[in-house]
Amino acid sequence: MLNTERSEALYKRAQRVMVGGVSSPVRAFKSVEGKPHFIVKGKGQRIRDADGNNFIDLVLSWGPLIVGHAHPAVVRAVTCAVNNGTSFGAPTEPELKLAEQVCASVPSMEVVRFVNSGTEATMSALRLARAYTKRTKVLKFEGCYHGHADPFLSQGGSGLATFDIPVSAGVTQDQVSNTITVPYNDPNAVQEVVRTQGSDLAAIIVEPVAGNMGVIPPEPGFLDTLRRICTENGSLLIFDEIITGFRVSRGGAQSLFSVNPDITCLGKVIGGGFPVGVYGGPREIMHLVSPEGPVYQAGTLSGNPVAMTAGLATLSLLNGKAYAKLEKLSSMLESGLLEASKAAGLQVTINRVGSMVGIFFGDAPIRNFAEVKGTNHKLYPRFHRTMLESRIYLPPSPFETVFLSTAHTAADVQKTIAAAKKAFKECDR
Ligand code: HOZ
Repeated sequence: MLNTERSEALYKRAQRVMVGGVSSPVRAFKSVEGKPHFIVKGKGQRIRDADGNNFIDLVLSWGPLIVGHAHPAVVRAVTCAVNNGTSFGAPTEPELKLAEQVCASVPSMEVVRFVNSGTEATMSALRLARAYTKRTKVLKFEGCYHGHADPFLSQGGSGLATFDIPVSAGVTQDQVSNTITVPYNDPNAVQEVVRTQGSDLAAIIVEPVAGNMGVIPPEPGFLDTLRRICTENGSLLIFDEIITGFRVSRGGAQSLFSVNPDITCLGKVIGGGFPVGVYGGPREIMHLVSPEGPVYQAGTLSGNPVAMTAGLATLSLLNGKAYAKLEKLSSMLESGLLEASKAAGLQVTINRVGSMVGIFFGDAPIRNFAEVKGTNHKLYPRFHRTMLESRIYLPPSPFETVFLSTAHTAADVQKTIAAAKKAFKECDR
C-alpha cells in the first residue's frame, strides 16, 4: 500500500480554494476512482510525491517532457534566460531561433505565430482558416480533442471523454452549429459532409495520430484522403500536432506520413515543459494574421524568452539517436505489455506510434472513438491503482496517452512490464 497521507491533506486543502482541487479536470483522478498525488519533484524519468513515493513517470506532464524532467541542458538554459529577465512583451532572439528551428523541421510550416497553449493555437488556426476561405464550417472527428475553445467542445476526447461530456455546458448551440463531427478514420463520412456542405466548409481539423482517446493511428490512406478532399474542395487542412509534433518524429506526423496540411498547430514538446503553442503554414495563408493582415490574435506572454529557451534546449536534444532510443524502448514496451496481458489471460490491444502508447482492454482493433468506448475501460481504475502501487505513474484516465522519454531506460520498461503483468492479473480476477 502507498502512503498518501500528505497528498490527501493537500488535496483536501486544495478543494477549498481550487475547483475540484485541480487546475485541469483529468488530474483529479476521478475516473480512476482515486485521489491525485501532489508532486514535489521530477528528475529524468522519475517523479516523487509529497509522501516521498517515487514513480516511473509515463505521463511526462501529458507529453511535453520528451527528454525527461529537469534535463540538465534545459535547466541550464532556462536558468540563464531567467537571469536575463522573464518577459518583455517585445521580440527576442530565442523566439526567432525557435521559429527558425520549427520551420526547418516541420515540412509545411513556413511562417509561424507563437501563442501560450495548444488551445490558443487551434482556436487561432480556425479563425485564420475561416478568414482565408471566407467560409464558416469546420469538420472535426469524434474523440479528437483540440483544446477548450467553444467550437471544438463537442464530441471530444481527453477530459470530455473522461467525464463523458458530449458538449460542454456553457457552449451555446450557436457556437457549435458550425462544427460537424464524424468518426475518425472514416473517409466516406467526410466525403458525405463535403457532398452536402462542402461550399461552407472552411477547414477539416484532425489529430494526425489521435492521442486524446487513447492512441489511434490513422488508417493507411486516411490522411492522404483528407488532403485530397481539402484541396479539391478549397477547404484548409489543419493538423493538430500538439501531441505528435516533435514527438513521433522531428517533423511530426506530417513528416512520418508524408502528408502536408495547410495549417499546423504545435504545443507541448516545443515548450520543453513551459506553456507554449504555435500555429503556422505557408506565407500566403499566414500573412492574413495581424499585423500583416486582418485576422486579430495577440498575447502578453506569447513567445516569452524563458519558454522559448526551454523549447530550444529541448529541440537541440532531439536528434536521430534520441528518436531511435524512443522507438526501441516504446516497441519493447508494446511487445512486453502484450506478452504480460497474455500471461495474465487478459485481452488487451496496444496501439502505438513512436513513443505514444495506448492501452485498450479488449482484443478488437481500435480505429475510432466508438471502438474505444466499446472496450472494457471500466477495468482501467483497477489497472491504474495496481500500477501505482508498483510505482508506475500512468495517466489517470483510459482516454489519454502513455508517453516515454529519452530519460527512460530498458530497466524502466522492464519494471513497467513486470508491474503490468501483476496489474493485468488483478484486472482478470
Ligand atoms: N488535455 C490534456 C491531456 N490531453 C490534459 C492536460 C492536464 O490535465 O494537465
